[in-house]
Amino acid sequence: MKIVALAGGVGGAKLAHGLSLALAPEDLTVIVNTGDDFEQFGLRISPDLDTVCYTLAGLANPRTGWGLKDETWQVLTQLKQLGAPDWFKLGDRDLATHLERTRLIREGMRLSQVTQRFCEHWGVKQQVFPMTDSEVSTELLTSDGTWLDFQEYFVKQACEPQIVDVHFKGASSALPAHGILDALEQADAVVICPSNPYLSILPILAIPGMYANLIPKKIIAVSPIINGQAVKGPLAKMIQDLTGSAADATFAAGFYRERFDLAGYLMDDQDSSLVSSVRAWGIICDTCDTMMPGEADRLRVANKVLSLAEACSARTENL
Ligand code: GDP
Ligand code: FO1
Repeated sequence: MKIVALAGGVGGAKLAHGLSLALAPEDLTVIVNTGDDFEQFGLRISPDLDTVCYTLAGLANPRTGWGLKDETWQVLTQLKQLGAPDWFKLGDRDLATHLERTRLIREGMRLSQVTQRFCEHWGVKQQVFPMTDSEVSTELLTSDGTWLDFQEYFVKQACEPQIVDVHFKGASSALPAHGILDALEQADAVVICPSNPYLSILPILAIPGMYANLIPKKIIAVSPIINGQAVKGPLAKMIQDLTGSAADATFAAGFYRERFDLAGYLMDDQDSSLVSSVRAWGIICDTCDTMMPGEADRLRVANKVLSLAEACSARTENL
């Protein structure tokens, strides 16, 4: 079964890793959010792309989910001594990725080409694409009327401001990175990882052409909310702020079915009482333990997602 997965950073990378363990490398393509990308010290930082690639390569820091394992921080310490901003933690080994990406892009390479080259060096055999090679920046409007750049909100202000709107600057004139539309065309199913729908999946969907090519596919999503809480990050608070309702595990199903025909949905066992509400929307819904700290957990969730995808295909054949 050929799968295209849509992913943000830490949550998306965990399921992408599980799928990479369950599928042949040529059967998995991951499309990654780049709305979080920014420049720091003149370097091009693509946090979600690096998180997905490091995770697939087995190089990710297991404690944070982002950055590299066995990292050291000498450059950052020295920068701090010089009075430079140190709120965004760039490790010594991680800096090599940003230095080389910046050099290659300045030489004229596209971000997707750089990503492919890095994947070859890291031994990542799956196809990993940035959602676009154009510059797209997520910006958030706070309740006091200020627009914040993504990392200013997410890292510098620790997701504390109340958010009233989200905008993807540059998205309307961007194009999907070369190769994405072919991968979607060939896909048997599209998996939406348990990423933040507002901050990681909407920017991908905002790239012109992405929707039209997704819509004919069987789309299966995994809930990023377990028992009313996000596993990590601001999602539960954002749902409350943006919808006025408390977060629950049906949220992502409702969010996606407003935008396309969601065929399958996986929630956590802790939310099994909500399965009937999702099924009432005509969506095939199942549960399992969706916490994915380790490899075995990631494979378990990936296998459950693939079974859901098969059930969704079988349902169409029986119609
Ligand atoms: P970010 O870009 O680093 O914030 O990562 P994503 O957008 O890809 O994922 C963030 C979402 O992943 C959060 O809303 C978390 O609740 C969710 N998440 C993280 N780890 C897990 C997990 O192990 N299982 C599930 N179901 N969701 C997770
Ligand atoms: N997230 C943090 O919360 N604090 C950091 O200092 C931080 C540094 C960082 C460096 C490189 C990288 O690739 C990712 C990094 N992240 C950090 C994660 C990242 O900024 C966010 O989790 C995502 O952008 C949200 O998707």
